[in-house]
Amino acid sequence: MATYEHPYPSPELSAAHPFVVHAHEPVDDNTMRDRALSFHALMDGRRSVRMFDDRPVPRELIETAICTASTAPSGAHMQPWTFVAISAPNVKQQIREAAEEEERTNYLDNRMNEEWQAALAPLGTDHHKEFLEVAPWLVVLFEQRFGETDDGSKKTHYYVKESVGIAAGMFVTALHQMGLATLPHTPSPMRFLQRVLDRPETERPFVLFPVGHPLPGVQVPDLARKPLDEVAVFL
Ligand code: IYR
Repeated sequence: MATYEHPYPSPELSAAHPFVVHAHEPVDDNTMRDRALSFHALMDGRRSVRMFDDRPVPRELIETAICTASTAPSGAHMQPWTFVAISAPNVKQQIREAAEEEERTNYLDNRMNEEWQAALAPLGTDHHKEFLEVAPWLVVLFEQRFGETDDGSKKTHYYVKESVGIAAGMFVTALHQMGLATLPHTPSPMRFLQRVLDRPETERPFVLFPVGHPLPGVQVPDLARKPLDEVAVFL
């Protein structure tokens, strides 16, 4: 076992702030390998889909996925995120209409430049966003650029993008693990989400997740993932 010259927490720190022993179950190497391989196989089967079924998804599953996402590490443990979960058809309709309006400008009026549109060509995305009404849930993840203290004054949040990005990844992972599909959708500029969902000025939409069961037989682009040696360097 390693020994530390400067143990954490220091006696001064643990006198000033509460600490508990971390409940960590040690895992042997073989079990870790089995778990690692089976989790990788599970996650390697995840795909973003662009057609969802209209089969309902219980609210409890969305709540649990949000709770899982909310276990993400965050700067100074501020948890600077708000998940807005929408099943109301009239709100989904408003979001679809506003998103398609932005996407028409992106795709048809070339707000996305030629290079960008060429990069998207193999995915075949366009300004039609029917899934925003068909999917049983839309979950909009907002980043909280600032928080609020008990007396109502502004509280600084740290590493907001990093924190919210990690929470987003964990949300996607949680959904896939329970058998649901999603798509990180960014109908930029997404300011309209703040207005439609009546969120405070201190929040910014980060990504919009339609959530549901994939439409049976849905097709996805035949993509390969980069091999390890293209995404990792070991020193
Ligand atoms: N927001 C648009 C464009 C888009 C951009 C990227 I980068 C994608 O990987 C996919 C789509 C849209 O959602 O259609």
